Amino acid sequence: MKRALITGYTGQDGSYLAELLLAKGYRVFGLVRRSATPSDQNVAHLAGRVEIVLGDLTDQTSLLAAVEASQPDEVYNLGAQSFVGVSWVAPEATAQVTALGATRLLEAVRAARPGARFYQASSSEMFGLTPPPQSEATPFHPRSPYGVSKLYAHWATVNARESYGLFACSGILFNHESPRRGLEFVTRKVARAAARISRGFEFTVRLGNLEARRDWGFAGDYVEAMWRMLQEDQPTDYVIGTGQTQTVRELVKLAFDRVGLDYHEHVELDDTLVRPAEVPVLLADATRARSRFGWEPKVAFAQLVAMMVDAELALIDGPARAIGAHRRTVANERTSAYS
Ligand code: NAP
Ligand code: F7E
Repeated sequence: MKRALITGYTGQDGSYLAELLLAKGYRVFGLVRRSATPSDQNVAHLAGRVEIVLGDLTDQTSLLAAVEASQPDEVYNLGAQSFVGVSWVAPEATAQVTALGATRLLEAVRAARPGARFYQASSSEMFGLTPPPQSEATPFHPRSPYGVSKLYAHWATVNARESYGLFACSGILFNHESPRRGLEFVTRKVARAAARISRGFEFTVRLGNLEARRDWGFAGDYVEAMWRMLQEDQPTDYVIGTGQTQTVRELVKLAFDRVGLDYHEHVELDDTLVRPAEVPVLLADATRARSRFGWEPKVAFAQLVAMMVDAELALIDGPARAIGAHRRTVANERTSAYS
């Protein structure tokens, strides 16, 4: 039975990856940090099937202990401060977790389990201002403290491979979404707002730059690519994305169309949500992943938006309605000036 250690287990991708690995017969260990209130919404259904290891990406001792305790064959480093908007508010904390966290985990693997295969969750944000399409050969030009931190972690991963011969892969993933996405990301924010407005709980949603373009796919498809990279004979880096790009405006229109509303009547532009530096266009060229291990996205953009809006409607119309739980939250949760 193979063993896998996942950092960022409680996040969107961690939950889908854990499901995938359990289905493949792995023994799965999820690194979880202490928090005052539970952050197990995405993984509550996996309780008892995934073994929890306490640790924090800002703490070397805990990472070494986690690798020693889990003795993994594969390590997936998905943990991060992953919200771009907050990275301007807390750049140093972002770097501690998202950049240096990778170095700490690589060093723990090198010391305690050097034969383990290592996956680093790199990001299309590293391309930033570089024009599309973006492949593994495209130069980087990050536009946020988050992008800069991810670029550090990317090169730390490449360097561990080249310096120490670790089987370390960097997956440069473009935006991928799902009903488990954090509330502040634009797809979830818009899907949730469309659903709530259609049910009369809100009337408007405030948004920033509607003209930014992203290559959006479904997270469930992308965790399959993470696993496939670590099954190859040789480690390298892979771009993963759909090869399609849409504007935020197109996302908004699809979401509001889904609930039979005209978005023009419900969207307000808010300058405080426009980022200090924007990434204008992301568009993946995933030829390498397609040709090496046949990876293809299965869920198209329109299907993804429908899935997310329908999930929000189900949250409103489902059992939560009986206890009024949805009334205690608002559509426009803002974790910072930039969310
Ligand atoms: P996510 O939902 O924000 O999950 C982030 C995870 O990191 C959570 O489990 C979080 O734990 C954990 N974490 C944060 N700080 C930590 C710390 N100090 N120590 C240990 N764990 C910590 O992110 P995601 O969307 O699943 O993305 C997974 C990874 O892929 C991230 O590294 C992200 O930057 C990267 N990525 C994502 C995308 C995308 O479109 N989703 C694209 C490219 C790359 P808590 O629950 O305790 O907060
Ligand atoms: O923004 C624009 C915003 O926050 C997408 C992370 O998973 O993918 C994600 O980063 C776009 C940007 O994701 C709002 O300006 C407009 O152009 O959903 P997002 P992101 O910044 O692309 C990459 C690949 C990662 O690696 C990250 O971890 O939407 N936008 N109005 C808005 N964005 C938000 N959040 N909120 C708005 O109101």
